Amino acid sequence: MKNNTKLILALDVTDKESALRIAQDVHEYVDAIKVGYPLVLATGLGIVKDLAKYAPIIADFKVADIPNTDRLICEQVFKAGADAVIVHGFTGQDSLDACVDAAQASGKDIYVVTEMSHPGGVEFFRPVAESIAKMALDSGASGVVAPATRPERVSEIRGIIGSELSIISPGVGAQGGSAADVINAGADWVIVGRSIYQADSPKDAAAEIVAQMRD
Ligand code: NUP
Repeated sequence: MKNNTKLILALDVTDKESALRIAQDVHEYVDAIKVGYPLVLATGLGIVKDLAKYAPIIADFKVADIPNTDRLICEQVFKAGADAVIVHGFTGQDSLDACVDAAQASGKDIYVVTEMSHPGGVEFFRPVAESIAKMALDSGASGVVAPATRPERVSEIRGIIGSELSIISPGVGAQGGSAADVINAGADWVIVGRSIYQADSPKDAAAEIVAQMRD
């Protein structure tokens, strides 16, 4: 990806001006910008194209529906200019296949959530995370989302998917995870939101996280 920094910015602000200002401020330090419901619901899907000037865009819509609806959602998001979509895997192989087919038709990427990073992420995901990772591998997805708050789980998931798929890992900073630790555990990228966009200087905060991963 873009700058080889291993950093993806989670841009969960809710106004367009802040989003564009922060994207411009940090773009040299990130490989991609992740947008999700907070920013897109507040400003509209057009924000994807505006931000794509600064970095590739990962749309975190955690798509989780029947195959036909999943396909329609992914097609719209790719058409809006996103390079990747994050989807859930618990809806099953057919739903995931529909997302992967839509991505492959336009040369884009799908990332599948395995186990979520927050405390409740172990309640239901823990017993199925490995099966979801295996399904992601078999489906032709580009990678998985795994928790920086539990680096040992990232290592276990890396063991299942091998080197073919990427791991993008949220939970650094505000949720307690360490960027260096999760990269050492096998993640390819960290996803960081509040520790950057709420900092006095988002640029300095991003630079500091990138430096930690290079040490
Ligand atoms: O398991 C997940 N945990 C998580 O935090 C899956 C995610 N997609 N995320 C997202 O990563 C979350 O919605 C937010 O956009 C970002 C983490 O932000 P922050 O905790 O660094 O502010």
